[in-house]
Amino acid sequence: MSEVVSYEILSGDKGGIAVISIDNPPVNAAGHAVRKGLMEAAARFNEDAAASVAVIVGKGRTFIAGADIREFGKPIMHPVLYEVVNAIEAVDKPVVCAIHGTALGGGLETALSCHYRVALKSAKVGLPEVHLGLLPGAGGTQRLPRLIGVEAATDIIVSGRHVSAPEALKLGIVDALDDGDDPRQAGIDFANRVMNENMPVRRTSEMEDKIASARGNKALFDGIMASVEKKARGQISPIKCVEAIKAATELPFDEGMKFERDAFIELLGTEQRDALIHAFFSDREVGKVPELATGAPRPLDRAAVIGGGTMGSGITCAMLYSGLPVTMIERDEESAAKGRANVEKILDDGLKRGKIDQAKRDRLANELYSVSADIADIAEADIVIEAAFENMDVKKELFERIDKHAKPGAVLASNTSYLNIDEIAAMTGRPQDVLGLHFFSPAHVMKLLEVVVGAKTLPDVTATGFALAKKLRKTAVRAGVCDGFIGNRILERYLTQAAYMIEEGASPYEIDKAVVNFGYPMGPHQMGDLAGLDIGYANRKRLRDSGWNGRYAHEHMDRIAELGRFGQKTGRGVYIYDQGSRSGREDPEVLEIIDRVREEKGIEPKTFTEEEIMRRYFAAMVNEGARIVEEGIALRPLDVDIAMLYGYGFPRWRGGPMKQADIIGLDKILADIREFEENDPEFWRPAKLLVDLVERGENFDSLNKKAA
Ligand code: T1G
Repeated sequence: MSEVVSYEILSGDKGGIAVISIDNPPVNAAGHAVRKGLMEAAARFNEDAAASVAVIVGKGRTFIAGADIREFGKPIMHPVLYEVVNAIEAVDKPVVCAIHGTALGGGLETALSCHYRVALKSAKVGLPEVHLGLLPGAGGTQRLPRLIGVEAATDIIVSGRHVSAPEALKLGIVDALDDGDDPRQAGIDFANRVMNENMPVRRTSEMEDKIASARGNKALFDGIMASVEKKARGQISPIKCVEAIKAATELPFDEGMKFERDAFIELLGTEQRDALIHAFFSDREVGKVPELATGAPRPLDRAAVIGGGTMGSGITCAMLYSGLPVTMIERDEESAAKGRANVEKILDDGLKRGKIDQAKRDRLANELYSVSADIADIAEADIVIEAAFENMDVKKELFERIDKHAKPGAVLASNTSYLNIDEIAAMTGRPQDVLGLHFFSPAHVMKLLEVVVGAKTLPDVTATGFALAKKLRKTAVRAGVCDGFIGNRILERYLTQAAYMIEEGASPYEIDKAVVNFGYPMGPHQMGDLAGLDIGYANRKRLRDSGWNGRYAHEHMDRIAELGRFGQKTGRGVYIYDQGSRSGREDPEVLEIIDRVREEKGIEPKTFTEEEIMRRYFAAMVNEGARIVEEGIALRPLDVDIAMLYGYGFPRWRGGPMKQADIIGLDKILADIREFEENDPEFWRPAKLLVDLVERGENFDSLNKKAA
């Protein structure tokens, strides 16, 4: 046998049991050696008179967690997985699959080709290929509908979600659950049951009754396709998944497998697959920062949050949900009561959404959470997170007090979204223990956490920031100190470019439409109406009051805000929100305001195509991202990608701005920037890194690979 697939015969109740074990750490990915080994094992079992039943099981932490993603984009090596799973199913004696850990993608497809499936109660199964820009390519779209029906199979294949073992049992994906924690024993016990009950070979590919009702049901598939297309927002793989499932109801199994295979090969060659796999590996690479190699995280058993407003209460709940006790500090009893009310409102919403049950809600609110008006109550906290008003003087004064009351060795963090962490740290006698932890609102929901490393921040303090992110199930991105760190600094650039385009002739509605068609869930003006236009107005006012006098193109937004139109919360902003509606409609008065501003500036408006809007909007994003990497504010281009994917709605199937720029071609991006630079040299000075990469014929991903 191969070194990753072993074959052993045990004596069972009524005959020999062939135990076929896969040992390919860390996740038993179905790489070529595993596929070859399984193919050989299936053939050997078929011929082995000493064995009546076979068990396929994974060693280590999980059953097969899928095809080996690292093989994609490389020459295909036979046997490919669909050949292996068909060979397993074709065996003339019963094959049992024992599932533990996460049987995902090709792992579940391997299980589906077995004749019976037993799972440990803690196991999970799923077909997440859609998240990689693919579809199940080893029979999943053909076997799963036959096993559990079209609707249930479509939900699992198109969502890519993990299914718990109990739900898998209920759906019919697995035949039994095992109470133990040893998948090998679970498999052997089920194999004995197969022999004792004379259970026959049972091939999923031969099951037709579950798909019969869907066969030729145009209305069913039209309905499914319509809802999938709406949610896909330009991603191709969900559409292909539905087409393959439909083919399972229309074609004989072998032809359905060919349909799936053709679709799989087509998707394998797409830019979306390249981008989504980039995102998958970047999710893991982004957490590999130098500080983690040099400093173990400090203890994280108790936390304190200064401030009970929107951010403070969101951060508090994110930590409560992770099981971390939190003491919230407010300036007086009245504010403390408001802080508690904010926290309980979030917990009650979690209860309503089924995230927690009543008992957990009460435990979090009454045992893990406390609120106080006395800052001395932070004394036991391992980490203190300041989430007070976004004003440097307020933060400086607070950090002087935090420094007096926090215990030695406590990590002191500010949630500031752009202020200078080094200035804040200097207010304490322990700048080495200070860093920025920039949460995104709502903090108990948004996955991104920018870990802002100050000049004096110690490695173990940075490591603690990453450890907190992991505990809160957030994605941490390391950022250096600058105005806006990574995400907000890029956001400011493309919002400014949007304002310039409006000044020159575009409408906010054209810009939003272009951005949504690019794949964003909403455009910048829809986002602004959702967050509240008063926030941006206040920030711009502070900037101008500080004497800033660059090109200013936000007058139209100022005038909308000065009319008290702050967006959804006032029923009107850039859009009008009719009673109860969250999707606004265009406001002719906004266009009149914009026309007046142009007249005052003597600007003759020009028309914009959607393509030009996105070229400028996207080039602004990439140019600033390149500067951020060049300055070392972000460690690698992939850190910029992850920040924009998780914090700003950048479409994941484009991989992030830097990956998308690689896909388009950095030479084309630079040519765009040179073209725009002729009209606005100040804004469009090309980032030196971008120029250098183009000159060297390299791209952003080459920097990611150098950093690995
Ligand atoms: N291939 C290669 N490497 C993989 C891998 C995979 N499928 N899954 C994980 N790894 C690596 C990962 O990069 C990391 O490496 C280490 O394993 C631990 O992973 C034909 C075509 C299984 C839930 O999409 O969801 O099957 O950073 O840090 O948090 O139809 O990994 O240590 O060097 O994520 O415990 C479908 C992807 C593939 C599953 C474990 N399967 N993996 O999570 O550990 S396509 C997937 C996961 C397919 C077929 C199609 C998770 C996990 P390193 P980790 P974890």
